[in-house]
Amino acid sequence: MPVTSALQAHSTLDQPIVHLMIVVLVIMSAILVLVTTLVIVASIRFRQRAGMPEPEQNFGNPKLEMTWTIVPFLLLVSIFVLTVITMAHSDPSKTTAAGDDLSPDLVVSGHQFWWEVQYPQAGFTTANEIHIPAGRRMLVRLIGADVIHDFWVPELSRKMDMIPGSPNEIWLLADHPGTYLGTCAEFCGDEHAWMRIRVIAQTSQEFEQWEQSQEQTPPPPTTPQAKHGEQLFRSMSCANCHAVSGVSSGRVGPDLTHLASRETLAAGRLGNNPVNLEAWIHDPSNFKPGSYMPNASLKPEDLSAMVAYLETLR
Ligand code: HEC
Ligand SMILES: [Cu+2]
Repeated sequence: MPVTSALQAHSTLDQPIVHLMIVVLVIMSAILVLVTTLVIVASIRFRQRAGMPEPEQNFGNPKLEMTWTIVPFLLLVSIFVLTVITMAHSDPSKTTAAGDDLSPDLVVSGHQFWWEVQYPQAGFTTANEIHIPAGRRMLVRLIGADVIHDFWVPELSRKMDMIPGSPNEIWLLADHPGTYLGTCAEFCGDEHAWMRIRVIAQTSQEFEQWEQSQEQTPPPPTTPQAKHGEQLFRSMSCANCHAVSGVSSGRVGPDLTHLASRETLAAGRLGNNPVNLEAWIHDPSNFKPGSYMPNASLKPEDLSAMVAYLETLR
């Protein structure tokens, strides 16, 4: 399981954000230590003792008041300037020199509680896992499909809200191949905490291979069990909500065309293997109680057939 640290940048776009965060953290820690020390010292040294007279009362101290106005003001101005510089480095202009808008490499839509991932140039859709070529800057269009979500992969780029009706765009870049974890960073409902995303950065050769495999329609199932599973998938409600290239075109839930090639199920909730897949289909609410996938109530042999079919979707 890869670990994530918001203090570790794996992208030249993220490096300035991490630097800024460290600077701000140091300033805030210094203020915390200063204020706490003053409070503790004052409450011990100037505490009331038996027989002490009423202390001298002072009203107003222009010097002190100027200091505690000007010092925070200067600190805030410096942080503001550093932030503006950081924004320019971490989020360069999304237009070409000629001023044209670039077309996005990726369109990511936030749904309650999963991510739809489209590759408009190659023309396919997947879910919850974004593959990118390492070292190449990808322009990502972010869409809120129902409520406001927020796309955040801390090691690779800035975070950005996904607002229904008002798409945003960010750059996504990983300097080196690897798996980078992210999450929805805007509370969006019951299963917000299980709305994880992973970015899988690959060498450009691996990425192209992956892209080619995703463009293909998976071959029809061959075993009787998997064939039975496909029939169930078509005849049950599954097909209304899920797309499988050549079989169905539902868009309510994740595209399942290459489900078996993914690492996780249900936006990072479960590792992707036949046992977990069966458990998920049997009772999604056991794993994500607020999820919009209903319980299928399949007989055990039908459930096994469904899993056998879904496992052919590579
Ligand atoms: C009402 C719409 C709906 C129906 C019907 C439905 N699903 Fe789903 N399904 C969803 C949604 C929404 C999700 C995403 C759940 C989440 O992660 O929060 C999902 C997730 C899944 C996943 C995990 C996909 C992934 O990429 O991780 C699988 C597998 C799946 N459904 C299979 C099925 C099967 C098989 C059936 C039929 C027995 C079915 N679904 C019926 C809406 C539906
Ligand atoms: Cu969310």
